[in-house]
Amino acid sequence: MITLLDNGAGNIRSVKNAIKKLGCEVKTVEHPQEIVDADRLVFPGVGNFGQVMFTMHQRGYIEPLLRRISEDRPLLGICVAFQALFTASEESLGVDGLGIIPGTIKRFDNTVLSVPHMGWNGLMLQKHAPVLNNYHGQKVYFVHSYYAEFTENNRDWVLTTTDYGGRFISSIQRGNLTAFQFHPEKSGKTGLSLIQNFISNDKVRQTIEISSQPEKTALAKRVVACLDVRADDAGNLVVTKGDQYDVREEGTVRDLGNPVEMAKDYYDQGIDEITFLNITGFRDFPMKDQPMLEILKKTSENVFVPLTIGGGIREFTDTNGKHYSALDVAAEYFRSGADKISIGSDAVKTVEDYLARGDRGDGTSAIEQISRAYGAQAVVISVDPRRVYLHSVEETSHAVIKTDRRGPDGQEYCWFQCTIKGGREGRDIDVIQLVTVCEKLGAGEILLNCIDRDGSNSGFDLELINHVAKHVSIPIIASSGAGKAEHFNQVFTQTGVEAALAAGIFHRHEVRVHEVHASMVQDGIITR
Ligand code: 1PR
Repeated sequence: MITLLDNGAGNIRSVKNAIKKLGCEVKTVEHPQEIVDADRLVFPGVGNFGQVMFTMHQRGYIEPLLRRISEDRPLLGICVAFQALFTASEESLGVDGLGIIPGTIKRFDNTVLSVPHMGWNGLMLQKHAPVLNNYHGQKVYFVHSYYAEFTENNRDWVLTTTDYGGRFISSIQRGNLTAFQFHPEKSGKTGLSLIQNFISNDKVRQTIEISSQPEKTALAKRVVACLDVRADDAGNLVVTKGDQYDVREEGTVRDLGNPVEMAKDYYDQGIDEITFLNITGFRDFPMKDQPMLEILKKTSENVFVPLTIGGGIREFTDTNGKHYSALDVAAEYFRSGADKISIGSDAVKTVEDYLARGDRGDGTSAIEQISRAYGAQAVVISVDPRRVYLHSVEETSHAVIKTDRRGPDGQEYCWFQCTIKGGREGRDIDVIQLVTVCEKLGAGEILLNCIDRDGSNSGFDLELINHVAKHVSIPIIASSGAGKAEHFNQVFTQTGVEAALAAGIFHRHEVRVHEVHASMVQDGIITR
């Protein structure tokens, strides 16, 4: 029996599922005394530092947790729970941490790095511990904007370090206290085996030759599979795939398979991340869209890599007049196993309102609310741009590029118009206005689709991607147009994106995930 300390925010379903997958029962702490008494306690801190500490104080959890640590009873902290062990954090100035480990948690410098640090990175062992048995240098999944600095004062605590910009502490261990900055429950089979080590509490340690480690760890470029989901004409949710967003063939919705089974297959193939897009979410009432929640719940039982869900994340009022905030909708998805939510149409509306107000947010948008509650890393903006060709720059006030792919009438210039409702409606907003404002409002990542390339197999729109990459410091997932493994090499070597996504080639079994990874390795691109 493993006991879980739930601070009430975000996706802890994945941690529960990972523990269950390893054959253990899970119960959640309901009374502070259970924190002291539990045989094994897992604390997956979710949210921001201040909130985690606040909830812990409010529920009377601090004193029992400190007691458990002083009695050296088995405890595994994950992510913010790892950070909470330190003295304080720049994320929440004035809030004390648990003060077990000396040091202040700092923010990554987004003037030189893409922040959050999101994706698969390595671990450099600084000492040996049984929790690392069977660990042989595989990468694990990180997502965080703040890090613990490796100093002389905390050296004794440090189990592993990781490099991103500088070197930071990626895990600590002393006695029965272990804590990871990364997410073992999102780190595939490697992560599960680390959790297994904690659970089995083996005292024998397998020694790995520390001196044979590489000098630095590096963040891998991520390969993402996207499953566009919608109801077919019989009302069943299926994975579909369009050409320039048209998913019908001879009038019928293309049915490429079952979302849960396909996600599991991609996980088994070694995919780095999975995105589900409910492509008709703009029509449906999302809270009633139970099948989509079911898909997520079932997928998270067997898939231990990050899951993003998009489509219909917005506030709405149902037919009974009951109002749901975007935060209510997102919370339902996080509880069902999502790590990130993706916002499409509503982000465009938010930016239109922001610009109409004279470049000001009012704190009420879905982006702002969800980012405040769950952190920037949980908010992805899905952009659906389309090229608008021009003969000269003067024809528009929008951000224009000179293009090597001329328009139908030989036009040399274009701007990228944002659309809503799955490309059905173009708006007077360009892609640069959209991404820059969304970043300011608290978005943590851009999913950059391209309607012109979608389903075309002709490669990613590198001009669009480079245009956008110049204007944001948050990670970008390039999307639309992948037709062969080499297109991933192209997008990773010719743009600065952190991730690239494909749908059609994976769904039609034209390219397997390992072929993409192998092709990347050949060009020296770092993979998971
Ligand atoms: O607007 O917040 O409700 O979200 C709806 C979401 O659904 C948006 O993220 C939007 O991108 C997506 N969407 C809406 N309609 C479609 C459609 O295809 N008719 N799909 C759609 C978007 C684009 C990619 C696709 C890549 C890769 N799909 O996700 O998977 O283009 O495809 P490829 O590798 O086969 O070229 P909201």
